[in-house]
Amino acid sequence: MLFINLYGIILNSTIVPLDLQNHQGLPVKRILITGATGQIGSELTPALRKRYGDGNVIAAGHKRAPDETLRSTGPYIALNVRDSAALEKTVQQYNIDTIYHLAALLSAVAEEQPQLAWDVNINGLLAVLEIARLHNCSVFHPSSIGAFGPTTPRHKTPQETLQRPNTMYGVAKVAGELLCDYYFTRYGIDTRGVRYPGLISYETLPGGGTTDYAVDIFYGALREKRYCCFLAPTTRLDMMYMPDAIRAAIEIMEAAPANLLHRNAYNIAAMSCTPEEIYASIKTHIPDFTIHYEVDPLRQTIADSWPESLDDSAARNQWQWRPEYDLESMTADMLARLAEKLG
Ligand code: AKB
Repeated sequence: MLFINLYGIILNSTIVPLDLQNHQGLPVKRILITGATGQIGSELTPALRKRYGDGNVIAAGHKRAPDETLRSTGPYIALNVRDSAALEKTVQQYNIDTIYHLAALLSAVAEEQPQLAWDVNINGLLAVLEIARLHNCSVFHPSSIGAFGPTTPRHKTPQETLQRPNTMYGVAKVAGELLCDYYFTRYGIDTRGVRYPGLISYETLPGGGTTDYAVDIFYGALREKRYCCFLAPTTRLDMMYMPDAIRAAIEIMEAAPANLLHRNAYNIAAMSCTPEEIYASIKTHIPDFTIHYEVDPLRQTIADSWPESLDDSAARNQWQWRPEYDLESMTADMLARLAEKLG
């Protein structure tokens, strides 16, 4: 039996507190974030809690949250996204209307375990979309530059173009984009997404991605003043600093629905750079920083199949997407914040 009163939802005699106000005069949302302990989730969760109220943002992740912050600032639950019964119970228990579905395997680890990657990345998404259909939730699903492949135009990759990736990560991203489109057109589910470039952040390490070098290099620079890079020096890929990535996720979910012509995912871009350019940028702050290269064939092959830069004009025109950080401003901020974190 489920009752709602001023204090919250009473379920099996547990009161789940409802924040009826939020701090910004925005409509109250009840948000579930899957994969909340990951690279994006660990920064998106506090940003959404600040915006919509701590009690309105339920973080779901591993049994053990990596640090206390996620648990101490709002509700935290352990959840396996492929367990649709548990997912549905959570959505009902917390009266969820918006799901940020971030739980997924990244590209390099997905290539090592393709069957598991399909299971987590697609069956997890399908479970989320089904629960969203049954309980009328909006869904944010991140796609990636990995949704493109070697036959896609590599420079200024258009919003709509050939998508024939040759990695399981990419295959699942394309299928995920199509599923989001399908649930929108077939059932009217409010699905929205962006194609993220490689993400650079100081809070949580990515783990298992092809673009992870762009985070690791900052740790190398600050800890040892040297770094061994697993991609070749001239491998050019789109990158984005995490504050821009978080803002994109929030802004697209707040955009007027009528403006959104694409329900699969929008290209978004901020900077397009190579390992040697990131190295040069760090070196302006740490002159004795050195780099050498030991190319990892798996990750190099994946990187070589991805675009060098995305054309993000559809996102710019339809929901006013604008990045704030370029290579120089990202490097300066990243070094300052990571230095503080590493003490
Ligand atoms: C990865 O490298 O797998 C991710 C991505 C670009 O999707 N960072």
